[in-house]
Amino acid sequence: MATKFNKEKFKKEILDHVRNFSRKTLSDATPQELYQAVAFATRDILTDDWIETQHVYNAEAPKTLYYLSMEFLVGRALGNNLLNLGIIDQVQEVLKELNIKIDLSLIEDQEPDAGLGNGGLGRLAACFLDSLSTLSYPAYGCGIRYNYGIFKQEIKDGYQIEHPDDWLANGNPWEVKRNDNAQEVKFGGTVYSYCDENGNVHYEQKDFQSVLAIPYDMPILGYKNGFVNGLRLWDAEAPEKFVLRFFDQGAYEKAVQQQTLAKTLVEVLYPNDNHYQGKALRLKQQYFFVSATVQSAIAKFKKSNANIYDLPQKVVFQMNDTHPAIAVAELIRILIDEENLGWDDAFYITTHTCAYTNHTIMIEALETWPIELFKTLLPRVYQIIEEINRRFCIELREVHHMPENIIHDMAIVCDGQIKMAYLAIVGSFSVNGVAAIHTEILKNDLLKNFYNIYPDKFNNKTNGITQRRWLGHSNPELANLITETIGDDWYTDLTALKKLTPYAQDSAFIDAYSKIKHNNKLRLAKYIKENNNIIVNPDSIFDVQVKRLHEYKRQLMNVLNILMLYNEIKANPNGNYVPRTFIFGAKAAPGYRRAKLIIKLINSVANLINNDPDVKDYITVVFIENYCVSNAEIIIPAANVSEQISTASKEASGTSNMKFMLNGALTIGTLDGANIEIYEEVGDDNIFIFGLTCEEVLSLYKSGSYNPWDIYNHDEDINKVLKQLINGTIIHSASDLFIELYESLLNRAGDNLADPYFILKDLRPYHEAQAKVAKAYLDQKNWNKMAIINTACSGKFSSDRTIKQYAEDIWHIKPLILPKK
Ligand code: 26W
Repeated sequence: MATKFNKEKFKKEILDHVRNFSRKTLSDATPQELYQAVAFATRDILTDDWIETQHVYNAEAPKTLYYLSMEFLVGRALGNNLLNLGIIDQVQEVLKELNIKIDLSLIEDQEPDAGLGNGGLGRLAACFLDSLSTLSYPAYGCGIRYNYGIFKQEIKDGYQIEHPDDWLANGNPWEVKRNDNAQEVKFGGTVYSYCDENGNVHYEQKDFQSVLAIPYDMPILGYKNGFVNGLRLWDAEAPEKFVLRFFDQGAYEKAVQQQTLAKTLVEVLYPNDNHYQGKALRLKQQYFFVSATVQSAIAKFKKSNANIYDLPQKVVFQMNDTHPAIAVAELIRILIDEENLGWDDAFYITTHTCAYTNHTIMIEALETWPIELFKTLLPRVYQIIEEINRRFCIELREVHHMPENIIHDMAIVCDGQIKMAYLAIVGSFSVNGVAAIHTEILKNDLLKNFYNIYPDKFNNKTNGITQRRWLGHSNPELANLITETIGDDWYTDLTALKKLTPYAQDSAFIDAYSKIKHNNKLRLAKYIKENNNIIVNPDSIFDVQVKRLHEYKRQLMNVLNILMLYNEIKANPNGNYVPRTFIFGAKAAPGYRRAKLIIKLINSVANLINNDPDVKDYITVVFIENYCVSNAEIIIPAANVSEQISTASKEASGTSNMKFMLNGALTIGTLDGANIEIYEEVGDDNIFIFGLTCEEVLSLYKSGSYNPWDIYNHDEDINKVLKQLINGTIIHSASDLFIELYESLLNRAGDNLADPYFILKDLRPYHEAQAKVAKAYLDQKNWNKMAIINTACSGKFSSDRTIKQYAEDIWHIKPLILPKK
């Protein structure tokens, strides 16, 4: 059911907006002002659908999902909203009739990304919201309205420089402030207990500081179904603007402190990915948005339900990693302190309302909080966690007959720390991993003690991506070709792409498909020319690795392979080589020194190679600045090769691997995360797999038998490349710049193993797999066939499939039916 579009009304909205908000006529409006006008006109259309969806919610009071996430990496909204409303063509006509000279895509480019996330976890949350609305599931995304999202990356002299991301500078046309749903969140103070006349103990927090949580709702549209959910992002305000007029010293100081707390609380997204830092402000952020969400969910529940014991039938909280795990304790607190339930009932309700998704097995990513910090900040919540732990340890001892050393290992509170993953598991009815292999590792390794006692809680939900953004919006030419060939079912049922399989043999289709890839490569080449001032050969293999910079993702292995190729060409400049453009995009956490050094290395190698006349016709290296959702939409459709080369067992799932596959790039990858499932879908002939398996990696860690020197001493080419890291080949004037990387590959340092990510071990197999890629590319017809098969087999990786599985197996929520228009 596409939304009705009134052309004349839309035109008038645009004209009025430019007049009222910019005091201009249309011909004088800047592209930014045009964007604002088109965005507001679009918002006007979707608002009716939003209100209507809300009416159905209120009338039916369905079981509702609250997806709790510190991160939502949404990107831009305008283009996606026009697509989901089904009004792109109409809006284009309007722009033409209004004589607006710039393209709709250039207007879209005016919108800043909503970059409220770091990487995979945040983008997954955004894809999930799109699928939830498309499938008409009652759900809210709940997070924080950071004033600054993920930093903007500039590359200066090869180094990463971070700049603040002031994404709200021009206002946000999509958000609606909801003062009527504000919640108070309390920090610090002291907990007092007292006994009432019936002998029941009550707890009260006094002398706390409070913050007002104010929600801003952003509309999340389903695909052509008139269904609109909300992404609810909480902003912080000081509770009493006027409290400053109090004279007494204590009140004055407290007022100032509360103002400062509110100001700093939502200031910025922590830019760490897969690396935990125990910062007090981060814990405050977590409690702030979790407490506000849980309070408002219970308030909403109580409006249409009399019995608090029905909460699990009406509400489910999905915790996106451990970042919101404090929800477990907060819900128990509210049920006991505010709803006057006893412990057992409160615990039962909570453990039937909360569910937890794990997104990483990286030990350094696991959140633990020092007891002292936690207690000072959240005294009542701490008491509750202590009690959960006390009872859990008794259960381990008395019900499960666990030995004391295992009880010690499994305790939620232990050695001065609170382990948030364990809190999440004990407080949830479901624990899931995000790809089959990842879930197996959780069950058999990282969380095996918990799996032993709660086998039924554990389940797998392989990640997915939304085809609306990652094909429909980002690759419109391919989207059209597919629709012309097999119809448009794939927009809401990605498995329909299977129907493309026979077209992998059809030369007319192959030609059209490869022409589109070429056009997408030209679009990216133009972007690279504008941003990097590098001219790339669109006939070369576009070999792309875009993702957060992390040692386990092994961008360094990619660079070492490029240097090996470079040496081969230098040694034999008249040989036959398949031209290749290596494209990187990656942000490093600002405090992750080694990751930043790898960025400098990539840029230095680019500099060396792109300026060497012997090799520059065969290899070009490009580092695209500021990798983000909106440039991913240009980069991914242009790729021929998708680099998914993490150390096996380390990448929980990966999701860019799915986006590349959908857009017809061939994966070169390890048997890690969802690569394994991609491999199962496309088969041996349509993917390039190499390297250690998870089992092999885990057993090498256990035996401690890996010694990178063996490779250094026996493989001449690898030996040469490693020496080049430190002999001035890369930067003549600073030969010692990359010593740290060299050392990390060969020598143990303290607790750090030598080459902990097996880069040298996998480098030769990787190099060989890359040679196969080059050879395969020479047969263009067959290459295109493989690319088409990748697209055709990508149906499993729609987030629609993932969300249906969550809804049916975990959440037990049902699609809402809107009245027919
Ligand atoms: C506390 C610091 C911190 C910050 C972010 C720790 C951990 C994280 C995330 C869980 C890291 C993350 O984004 N993990 C990625 O999640 C994706 C979605 O499930 C997976 O596809 C990726 O493989 C996984 O690395």
